[in-house]
Amino acid sequence: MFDALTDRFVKLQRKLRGYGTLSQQEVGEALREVRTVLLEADVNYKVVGAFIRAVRQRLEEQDITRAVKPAEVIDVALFRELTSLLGGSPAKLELSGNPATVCLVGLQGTGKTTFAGKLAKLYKSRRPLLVACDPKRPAASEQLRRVAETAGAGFVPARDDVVANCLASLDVARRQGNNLVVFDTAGRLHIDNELMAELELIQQQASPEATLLVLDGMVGQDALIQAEQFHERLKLTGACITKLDGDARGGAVVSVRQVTGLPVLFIGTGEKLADIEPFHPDRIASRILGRGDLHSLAEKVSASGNPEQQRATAEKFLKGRFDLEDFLDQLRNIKKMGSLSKLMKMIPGAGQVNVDETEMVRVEAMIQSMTPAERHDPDIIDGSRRRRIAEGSGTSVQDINRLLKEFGQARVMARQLGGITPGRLPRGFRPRRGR
Ligand SMILES: Nc1nc2c(ncn2[C@@H]2O[C@H](COP(=O)(O)OP(=O)(O)OP(=O)(O)O)[C@@H](O)[C@H]2O)c(=O)[nH]1
Ligand SMILES: [Mg+2]
Repeated sequence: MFDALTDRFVKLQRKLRGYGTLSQQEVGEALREVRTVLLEADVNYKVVGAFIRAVRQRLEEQDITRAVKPAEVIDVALFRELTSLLGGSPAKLELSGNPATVCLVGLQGTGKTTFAGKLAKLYKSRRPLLVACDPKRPAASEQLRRVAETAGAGFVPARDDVVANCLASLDVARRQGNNLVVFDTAGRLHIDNELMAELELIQQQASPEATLLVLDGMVGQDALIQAEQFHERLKLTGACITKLDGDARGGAVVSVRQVTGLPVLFIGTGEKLADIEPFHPDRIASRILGRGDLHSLAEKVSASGNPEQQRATAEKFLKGRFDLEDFLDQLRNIKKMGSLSKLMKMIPGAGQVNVDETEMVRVEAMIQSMTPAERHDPDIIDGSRRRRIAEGSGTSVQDINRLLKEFGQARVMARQLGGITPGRLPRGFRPRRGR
Protein backbone atom coordinates (compact mmCIF):
# COMPACT_ATOMS: atom_id res chain seq x y z
CA MET A 1 0.00 0.00 0.00
CA PHE A 2 1.32 3.43 -0.98
CA ASP A 3 4.76 1.98 -1.65
CA ALA A 4 5.92 4.78 -3.92
CA LEU A 5 4.68 7.45 -1.53
CA THR A 6 6.33 5.78 1.45
CA ASP A 7 9.64 5.29 -0.36
CA ARG A 8 9.85 8.98 -1.19
CA PHE A 9 9.01 10.07 2.34
CA VAL A 10 11.56 7.70 3.83
CA LYS A 11 14.26 9.02 1.47
CA LEU A 12 13.38 12.61 2.30
CA GLN A 13 13.57 11.91 6.02
CA ARG A 14 16.91 10.19 5.61
CA LYS A 15 18.25 13.21 3.76
CA LEU A 16 16.93 15.62 6.39
CA ARG A 17 18.46 13.60 9.19
CA GLY A 18 21.86 14.36 7.71
CA TYR A 19 21.44 18.06 8.51
CA GLY A 20 22.42 19.56 11.88
CA THR A 21 20.25 22.62 11.45
CA LEU A 22 18.11 23.74 8.54
CA SER A 23 18.16 27.14 6.86
CA GLN A 24 14.97 28.81 5.69
CA GLN A 25 15.92 27.83 2.16
CA GLU A 26 16.45 24.17 3.06
CA VAL A 27 13.07 24.05 4.80
CA GLY A 28 11.54 25.50 1.65
CA GLU A 29 13.23 22.84 -0.46
CA ALA A 30 12.01 20.06 1.82
CA LEU A 31 8.44 21.35 1.58
CA ARG A 32 8.71 21.58 -2.20
CA GLU A 33 9.81 17.95 -2.23
CA VAL A 34 6.80 16.99 -0.08
CA ARG A 35 4.56 18.84 -2.52
CA THR A 36 6.02 16.95 -5.49
CA VAL A 37 5.71 13.61 -3.73
CA LEU A 38 2.03 14.20 -2.98
CA LEU A 39 1.20 15.48 -6.43
CA GLU A 40 2.90 12.49 -8.01
CA ALA A 41 0.80 10.24 -5.79
CA ASP A 42 -2.19 11.88 -7.47
CA VAL A 43 -3.36 13.83 -4.43
CA ASN A 44 -5.72 16.65 -5.36
CA TYR A 45 -3.67 19.85 -5.92
CA LYS A 46 -5.86 22.01 -3.68
CA VAL A 47 -5.50 19.50 -0.89
CA VAL A 48 -1.73 19.50 -1.40
CA GLY A 49 -1.63 23.30 -1.28
CA ALA A 50 -3.56 23.47 1.99
CA PHE A 51 -1.44 20.69 3.47
CA ILE A 52 1.86 22.41 2.66
CA ARG A 53 0.60 25.69 4.15
CA ALA A 54 -0.44 23.92 7.34
CA VAL A 55 2.91 22.14 7.68
CA ARG A 56 4.83 25.35 6.99
CA GLN A 57 2.85 27.20 9.66
CA ARG A 58 3.51 24.46 12.17
CA LEU A 59 7.24 24.56 11.40
CA GLU A 60 7.36 28.34 11.74
CA GLU A 61 5.59 28.17 15.09
CA GLN A 62 8.24 25.75 16.23
CA ASP A 63 11.07 27.91 14.94
CA ILE A 64 12.37 25.13 12.75
CA THR A 65 15.54 26.95 11.70
CA ARG A 66 16.71 26.88 15.32
CA ALA A 67 15.66 23.33 16.06
CA VAL A 68 18.47 21.01 17.12
CA LYS A 69 16.86 18.01 15.47
CA PRO A 70 14.98 19.54 12.57
CA ALA A 71 14.31 16.19 10.87
CA GLU A 72 12.28 15.07 13.88
CA VAL A 73 10.34 18.32 14.03
CA ILE A 74 9.45 17.96 10.35
CA ASP A 75 8.57 14.30 10.82
CA VAL A 76 6.16 15.14 13.64
CA ALA A 77 4.64 18.04 11.70
CA LEU A 78 4.07 15.83 8.65
CA PHE A 79 2.54 13.10 10.78
CA ARG A 80 0.17 15.46 12.59
CA GLU A 81 -0.97 17.28 9.47
CA LEU A 82 -1.33 14.09 7.45
CA THR A 83 -3.42 12.54 10.22
CA SER A 84 -5.70 15.56 10.25
CA LEU A 85 -5.88 15.55 6.44
CA LEU A 86 -7.06 11.94 6.56
CA GLY A 87 -9.85 12.89 8.94
CA GLY A 88 -8.22 13.14 12.39
CA SER A 89 -9.96 10.66 14.63
CA PRO A 90 -11.34 7.44 13.14
CA ALA A 91 -14.96 7.47 12.01
CA LYS A 92 -16.88 4.39 13.10
CA LEU A 93 -19.71 2.71 11.28
CA GLU A 94 -22.62 3.19 13.65
CA LEU A 95 -25.05 0.31 13.53
CA SER A 96 -27.97 0.60 15.89
CA GLY A 97 -31.04 -0.60 13.99
CA ASN A 98 -32.53 -4.01 14.46
CA PRO A 99 -31.66 -5.19 11.93
CA ALA A 100 -28.93 -2.71 11.11
CA THR A 101 -28.96 -1.88 7.40
CA VAL A 102 -26.12 -0.87 5.13
CA CYS A 103 -26.44 0.02 1.46
CA LEU A 104 -23.36 -0.22 -0.75
CA VAL A 105 -23.20 2.01 -3.81
CA GLY A 106 -20.54 2.77 -6.38
CA LEU A 107 -19.58 2.50 -10.03
CA GLN A 108 -19.06 -0.79 -11.83
CA GLY A 109 -16.31 -3.02 -10.55
CA THR A 110 -15.24 -0.84 -7.61
CA GLY A 111 -15.59 -3.83 -5.28
CA LYS A 112 -19.10 -3.57 -3.80
CA THR A 113 -19.93 -7.26 -3.87
CA THR A 114 -16.55 -8.24 -2.45
CA PHE A 115 -16.98 -5.57 0.18
CA ALA A 116 -20.40 -6.92 1.14
CA GLY A 117 -18.66 -10.21 1.92
CA LYS A 118 -15.92 -8.46 3.88
CA LEU A 119 -18.50 -6.63 6.00
CA ALA A 120 -20.35 -9.89 6.55
CA LYS A 121 -17.17 -11.53 7.79
CA LEU A 122 -16.26 -8.58 9.99
CA TYR A 123 -19.72 -8.49 11.58
CA LYS A 124 -20.24 -12.22 11.62
CA SER A 125 -21.70 -12.19 15.12
CA ARG A 126 -24.68 -10.22 13.76
CA ARG A 127 -25.54 -13.10 11.42
CA PRO A 128 -25.57 -10.84 8.35
CA LEU A 129 -27.91 -11.17 5.39
CA LEU A 130 -26.61 -10.09 1.97
CA VAL A 131 -29.21 -8.87 -0.50
CA ALA A 132 -28.57 -8.83 -4.25
CA CYS A 133 -29.96 -5.65 -5.82
CA ASP A 134 -28.85 -6.04 -9.44
CA PRO A 135 -31.54 -8.01 -11.34
CA LYS A 136 -30.20 -6.94 -14.76
CA ARG A 137 -27.08 -9.03 -14.48
CA PRO A 138 -27.84 -12.59 -13.29
CA ALA A 139 -24.14 -13.22 -12.68
CA ALA A 140 -24.15 -10.44 -10.09
CA SER A 141 -26.68 -12.27 -7.91
CA GLU A 142 -24.77 -15.54 -8.28
CA GLN A 143 -21.51 -13.81 -7.31
CA LEU A 144 -23.09 -12.44 -4.15
CA ARG A 145 -24.49 -15.87 -3.32
CA ARG A 146 -20.98 -17.32 -3.46
CA VAL A 147 -19.55 -14.47 -1.43
CA ALA A 148 -22.27 -14.96 1.20
CA GLU A 149 -21.51 -18.65 1.34
CA THR A 150 -17.80 -18.01 1.87
CA ALA A 151 -18.57 -15.47 4.58
CA GLY A 152 -21.08 -17.79 6.22
CA ALA A 153 -23.82 -15.18 5.75
CA GLY A 154 -27.42 -15.40 4.62
CA PHE A 155 -28.36 -14.47 1.08
CA VAL A 156 -31.37 -13.03 -0.76
CA PRO A 157 -31.27 -13.32 -4.57
CA ALA A 158 -32.09 -10.37 -6.83
CA ARG A 159 -35.66 -9.71 -7.96
CA ASP A 160 -36.90 -7.43 -10.70
CA ASP A 161 -38.44 -5.00 -8.24
CA VAL A 162 -35.31 -3.97 -6.39
CA VAL A 163 -37.01 -1.82 -3.77
CA ALA A 164 -39.64 -4.44 -2.95
CA ASN A 165 -36.82 -6.97 -2.64
CA CYS A 166 -35.00 -4.76 -0.14
CA LEU A 167 -38.15 -4.33 1.95
CA ALA A 168 -38.92 -8.05 1.83
CA SER A 169 -35.38 -8.86 2.92
CA LEU A 170 -35.87 -6.76 6.04
CA ASP A 171 -38.83 -8.99 6.95
CA VAL A 172 -36.73 -12.07 6.26
CA ALA A 173 -34.01 -10.68 8.53
CA ARG A 174 -36.46 -10.00 11.36
CA ARG A 175 -37.87 -13.48 11.05
CA GLN A 176 -34.51 -15.23 10.87
CA GLY A 177 -32.77 -13.02 13.42
CA ASN A 178 -30.22 -11.53 11.04
CA ASN A 179 -29.03 -8.37 12.74
CA LEU A 180 -27.27 -6.82 9.75
CA VAL A 181 -28.67 -6.49 6.23
CA VAL A 182 -26.38 -5.39 3.41
CA PHE A 183 -27.81 -4.19 0.07
CA ASP A 184 -25.38 -4.89 -2.76
CA THR A 185 -26.55 -2.51 -5.48
CA ALA A 186 -25.83 -2.50 -9.21
CA GLY A 187 -22.78 -0.78 -10.63
CA ARG A 188 -22.72 1.23 -13.83
CA LEU A 189 -19.87 2.39 -16.00
CA HIS A 190 -20.95 6.00 -15.54
CA ILE A 191 -23.35 7.70 -13.24
CA ASP A 192 -26.74 7.64 -14.93
CA ASN A 193 -30.13 8.89 -13.97
CA GLU A 194 -31.84 5.54 -13.92
CA LEU A 195 -29.37 4.10 -11.43
CA MET A 196 -29.47 7.18 -9.23
CA ALA A 197 -33.27 7.17 -9.19
CA GLU A 198 -33.22 3.53 -8.14
CA LEU A 199 -30.73 4.20 -5.35
CA GLU A 200 -32.76 7.19 -4.17
CA LEU A 201 -35.82 4.97 -3.98
CA ILE A 202 -33.94 2.39 -1.92
CA GLN A 203 -32.87 5.17 0.44
CA GLN A 204 -36.40 6.55 0.76
CA GLN A 205 -38.23 3.27 1.14
CA ALA A 206 -35.83 0.92 2.88
CA SER A 207 -34.08 3.73 4.84
CA PRO A 208 -30.68 2.07 5.25
CA GLU A 209 -28.89 3.39 8.31
CA ALA A 210 -25.68 3.81 6.39
CA THR A 211 -25.05 4.27 2.69
CA LEU A 212 -21.43 3.60 1.92
CA LEU A 213 -19.77 4.66 -1.29
CA VAL A 214 -17.31 2.05 -2.49
CA LEU A 215 -14.41 3.66 -4.37
CA ASP A 216 -11.64 1.96 -6.30
CA GLY A 217 -8.36 3.21 -4.87
CA MET A 218 -6.56 2.51 -8.13
CA VAL A 219 -8.40 5.18 -10.10
CA GLY A 220 -6.97 8.12 -8.19
CA GLN A 221 -8.54 11.53 -8.73
CA ASP A 222 -11.44 10.17 -10.78
CA ALA A 223 -12.69 8.55 -7.60
CA LEU A 224 -13.23 12.02 -6.18
CA ILE A 225 -15.39 13.13 -9.07
CA GLN A 226 -17.53 10.00 -8.61
CA ALA A 227 -17.74 10.66 -4.90
CA GLU A 228 -18.98 14.19 -5.44
CA GLN A 229 -21.60 13.07 -7.94
CA PHE A 230 -22.94 10.32 -5.68
CA HIS A 231 -22.85 12.67 -2.73
CA GLU A 232 -25.00 15.22 -4.55
CA ARG A 233 -27.84 12.78 -5.13
CA LEU A 234 -27.65 10.45 -2.15
CA LYS A 235 -27.15 10.87 1.55
CA LEU A 236 -23.80 9.13 1.98
CA THR A 237 -22.48 8.09 5.36
CA GLY A 238 -18.91 7.45 4.35
CA ALA A 239 -16.53 5.99 1.85
CA CYS A 240 -14.75 2.65 1.60
CA ILE A 241 -11.65 2.56 -0.53
CA THR A 242 -10.75 -0.77 -2.11
CA LYS A 243 -7.80 -2.25 -3.97
CA LEU A 244 -5.19 -0.47 -1.92
CA ASP A 245 -3.04 -3.58 -2.11
CA GLY A 246 -2.19 -3.02 -5.75
CA ASP A 247 -0.42 -0.12 -7.39
CA ALA A 248 -2.76 2.43 -5.88
CA ARG A 249 -0.75 5.58 -5.41
CA GLY A 250 -2.78 6.80 -2.49
CA GLY A 251 -4.21 9.94 -4.10
CA ALA A 252 -7.84 9.01 -3.52
CA VAL A 253 -7.32 8.03 0.10
CA VAL A 254 -5.40 11.17 0.94
CA SER A 255 -7.79 13.56 -0.78
CA VAL A 256 -11.28 12.16 -0.39
CA ARG A 257 -12.01 13.52 3.06
CA GLN A 258 -10.96 17.06 2.25
CA VAL A 259 -12.58 17.19 -1.18
CA THR A 260 -15.93 15.61 -0.32
CA GLY A 261 -16.14 15.86 3.47
CA LEU A 262 -16.89 12.12 3.53
CA PRO A 263 -15.10 10.13 6.21
CA VAL A 264 -13.32 6.99 5.07
CA LEU A 265 -14.65 4.10 7.14
CA PHE A 266 -12.85 1.08 5.74
CA ILE A 267 -10.14 0.16 3.33
CA GLY A 268 -9.90 -2.99 1.26
CA THR A 269 -6.46 -4.44 0.82
CA GLY A 270 -7.01 -7.59 -1.21
CA GLU A 271 -9.49 -9.89 -2.87
CA LYS A 272 -9.97 -12.18 0.13
CA LEU A 273 -12.76 -11.50 2.58
CA ALA A 274 -10.28 -11.00 5.42
CA ASP A 275 -8.63 -8.13 3.56
CA ILE A 276 -10.53 -5.28 5.19
CA GLU A 277 -9.35 -2.78 7.77
CA PRO A 278 -11.21 -0.09 9.67
CA PHE A 279 -9.70 3.23 8.64
CA HIS A 280 -7.55 4.88 11.30
CA PRO A 281 -6.14 8.20 10.04
CA ASP A 282 -3.15 8.15 12.40
CA ARG A 283 -2.19 4.59 11.50
CA ILE A 284 -2.44 5.27 7.78
CA ALA A 285 -0.39 8.46 8.18
CA SER A 286 2.17 6.40 10.02
CA ARG A 287 2.32 3.82 7.23
CA ILE A 288 2.55 6.47 4.52
CA LEU A 289 5.46 8.10 6.30
CA GLY A 290 7.24 4.75 6.59
CA ARG A 291 6.85 4.32 10.34
CA GLY A 292 4.86 1.10 10.06
CA ASP A 293 1.67 0.35 11.94
CA LEU A 294 2.26 -1.78 15.00
CA HIS A 295 -1.25 -1.08 16.27
CA SER A 296 -2.97 -2.81 13.39
CA LEU A 297 -0.42 -5.59 13.47
CA ALA A 298 -1.09 -6.23 17.15
CA GLU A 299 -4.82 -6.31 16.47
CA LYS A 300 -4.37 -8.80 13.66
CA VAL A 301 -2.20 -10.98 15.87
CA SER A 302 -4.69 -11.00 18.71
CA ALA A 303 -7.61 -11.62 16.35
CA SER A 304 -5.87 -14.51 14.67
CA GLY A 305 -5.44 -16.86 17.55
CA ASN A 306 -6.45 -17.67 21.03
CA PRO A 307 -4.42 -15.35 23.35
CA GLU A 308 -4.09 -18.06 26.02
CA GLN A 309 -2.65 -20.43 23.49
CA GLN A 310 -0.32 -17.72 22.18
CA ARG A 311 1.01 -17.14 25.67
CA ALA A 312 1.50 -20.84 26.27
CA THR A 313 3.39 -21.15 22.99
CA ALA A 314 5.61 -18.18 23.81
CA GLU A 315 6.45 -19.76 27.16
CA LYS A 316 7.27 -23.09 25.55
CA PHE A 317 9.41 -21.27 23.03
CA LEU A 318 11.46 -19.53 25.69
CA LYS A 319 11.96 -22.80 27.54
CA GLY A 320 13.20 -24.38 24.32
CA ARG A 321 10.35 -26.89 24.44
CA PHE A 322 8.89 -25.62 21.23
CA ASP A 323 8.24 -28.47 18.77
CA LEU A 324 7.32 -28.67 15.10
CA GLU A 325 3.64 -28.97 16.00
CA ASP A 326 3.78 -25.55 17.70
CA PHE A 327 5.69 -24.26 14.73
CA LEU A 328 2.93 -25.45 12.39
CA ASP A 329 0.30 -23.75 14.58
CA GLN A 330 2.23 -20.51 14.36
CA LEU A 331 2.53 -20.80 10.60
CA ARG A 332 -1.21 -21.27 10.33
CA ASN A 333 -1.89 -18.33 12.59
CA ILE A 334 0.29 -16.17 10.40
CA LYS A 335 -1.58 -17.38 7.35
CA LYS A 336 -4.89 -16.51 8.97
CA MET A 337 -3.71 -12.95 9.35
CA GLY A 338 -3.36 -12.60 5.59
CA SER A 339 -0.39 -12.06 3.38
CA LEU A 340 2.99 -12.00 5.07
CA SER A 341 4.37 -9.23 2.90
CA LYS A 342 1.39 -7.09 3.87
CA LEU A 343 2.11 -7.80 7.54
CA MET A 344 5.77 -6.89 7.12
CA LYS A 345 4.73 -3.46 5.84
CA MET A 346 3.20 -2.77 9.24
CA ILE A 347 6.54 -3.23 10.98
CA PRO A 348 8.56 0.00 11.06
CA GLY A 349 11.51 -0.31 8.72
CA ALA A 350 10.63 -3.82 7.58
CA GLY A 351 8.43 -2.76 4.68
CA GLN A 352 11.24 -3.37 2.22
CA VAL A 353 11.82 -6.97 3.26
CA ASN A 354 10.65 -9.57 0.76
CA VAL A 355 9.03 -12.66 2.18
CA ASP A 356 8.76 -15.86 0.28
CA GLU A 357 5.24 -17.11 0.81
CA THR A 358 5.68 -20.22 -1.32
CA GLU A 359 8.38 -21.29 1.11
CA MET A 360 5.79 -21.15 3.90
CA VAL A 361 3.50 -23.46 1.96
CA ARG A 362 6.39 -25.92 1.45
CA VAL A 363 7.32 -25.87 5.12
CA GLU A 364 3.70 -26.54 6.04
CA ALA A 365 3.62 -29.50 3.63
CA MET A 366 6.84 -30.91 5.11
CA ILE A 367 5.58 -30.74 8.68
CA GLN A 368 2.24 -32.22 7.65
CA SER A 369 4.06 -35.23 6.24
CA MET A 370 5.63 -35.98 9.62
CA THR A 371 4.08 -38.24 12.24
CA PRO A 372 3.06 -36.68 15.59
CA ALA A 373 6.06 -38.35 17.22
CA GLU A 374 8.40 -36.82 14.65
CA ARG A 375 6.88 -33.37 15.07
CA HIS A 376 7.29 -33.62 18.80
CA ASP A 377 10.84 -34.90 18.73
CA PRO A 378 12.56 -34.01 15.45
CA ASP A 379 15.76 -35.72 16.66
CA ILE A 380 14.27 -39.11 15.74
CA ILE A 381 14.00 -38.14 12.07
CA ASP A 382 16.74 -40.24 10.50
CA GLY A 383 17.70 -40.73 6.87
CA SER A 384 14.89 -43.05 5.89
CA ARG A 385 12.29 -40.92 7.64
CA ARG A 386 13.67 -37.88 5.82
CA ARG A 387 13.23 -39.65 2.49
CA ARG A 388 9.65 -40.59 3.36
CA ILE A 389 8.76 -37.05 4.46
CA ALA A 390 10.31 -35.55 1.33
CA GLU A 391 8.32 -37.91 -0.85
CA GLY A 392 5.09 -37.26 1.04
CA SER A 393 5.43 -33.49 0.77
CA GLY A 394 6.75 -33.25 -2.76
CA THR A 395 10.04 -31.77 -1.58
CA SER A 396 13.61 -33.05 -1.47
CA VAL A 397 15.70 -34.55 1.31
CA GLN A 398 17.83 -31.39 1.18
CA ASP A 399 14.72 -29.33 1.93
CA ILE A 400 13.97 -31.51 4.95
CA ASN A 401 17.58 -31.26 6.10
CA ARG A 402 17.46 -27.50 5.88
CA LEU A 403 14.16 -27.22 7.77
CA LEU A 404 15.41 -29.46 10.58
CA LYS A 405 18.73 -27.65 10.79
CA GLU A 406 17.08 -24.23 10.98
CA PHE A 407 14.55 -25.47 13.48
CA GLY A 408 17.34 -26.92 15.64
CA GLN A 409 19.21 -23.62 15.58
CA ALA A 410 16.06 -21.67 16.47
CA ARG A 411 15.52 -23.97 19.42
CA VAL A 412 19.04 -23.44 20.73
CA MET A 413 18.66 -19.69 20.36
CA ALA A 414 15.32 -19.77 22.13
CA ARG A 415 16.82 -21.66 25.05
CA GLN A 416 19.58 -19.07 25.33
CA LEU A 417 17.04 -16.26 25.22
CA GLY A 418 14.85 -17.99 27.76
CA GLY A 419 17.69 -18.22 30.26
CA ILE A 420 18.13 -14.49 30.32
CA THR A 421 16.03 -12.22 32.48
CA PRO A 422 14.48 -9.38 30.50
CA GLY A 423 16.39 -6.72 32.42
CA ARG A 424 19.71 -8.13 31.32
CA LEU A 425 19.26 -8.81 27.65
CA PRO A 426 22.54 -9.04 25.73
CA ARG A 427 23.43 -6.30 23.22
CA GLY A 428 21.58 -7.04 19.93
CA PHE A 429 18.48 -8.18 21.88
CA ARG A 430 17.85 -4.93 23.72
CA PRO A 431 15.03 -2.85 22.27
CA ARG A 432 16.53 0.13 20.49
CA ARG A 433 15.74 3.54 21.88
CA GLY A 434 14.26 6.12 19.52
CA ARG A 435 14.49 5.29 15.88
N1 LIG B 1 -6.81 -6.44 -5.32
C1 LIG B 1 -8.04 -6.20 -4.89
N2 LIG B 1 -9.07 -6.57 -5.64
C2 LIG B 1 -10.30 -6.32 -5.20
C3 LIG B 1 -10.55 -5.67 -3.96
N3 LIG B 1 -11.88 -5.56 -3.80
C4 LIG B 1 -12.44 -6.12 -4.91
N4 LIG B 1 -11.50 -6.57 -5.75
C5 LIG B 1 -11.67 -7.22 -7.07
O1 LIG B 1 -12.27 -6.30 -7.96
C6 LIG B 1 -13.12 -6.96 -8.87
C7 LIG B 1 -14.51 -6.35 -8.85
O2 LIG B 1 -15.06 -6.58 -7.56
P1 LIG B 1 -16.61 -6.70 -7.29
O3 LIG B 1 -16.79 -6.89 -5.84
O4 LIG B 1 -17.23 -7.69 -8.21
O5 LIG B 1 -17.07 -5.24 -7.73
P2 LIG B 1 -18.54 -4.67 -7.81
O6 LIG B 1 -18.48 -3.24 -7.43
O7 LIG B 1 -19.50 -5.51 -7.08
O8 LIG B 1 -18.83 -4.78 -9.38
P3 LIG B 1 -20.26 -4.58 -10.11
O9 LIG B 1 -21.25 -5.34 -9.33
O10 LIG B 1 -20.02 -5.14 -11.49
O11 LIG B 1 -20.49 -3.13 -10.17
C8 LIG B 1 -13.11 -8.42 -8.47
O12 LIG B 1 -12.21 -9.09 -9.29
C9 LIG B 1 -12.61 -8.38 -7.04
O13 LIG B 1 -11.94 -9.57 -6.69
C10 LIG B 1 -9.41 -5.28 -3.16
O14 LIG B 1 -9.50 -4.69 -2.08
N5 LIG B 1 -8.19 -5.58 -3.69
MG1 LIG C 1 -21.24 -6.42 -7.71
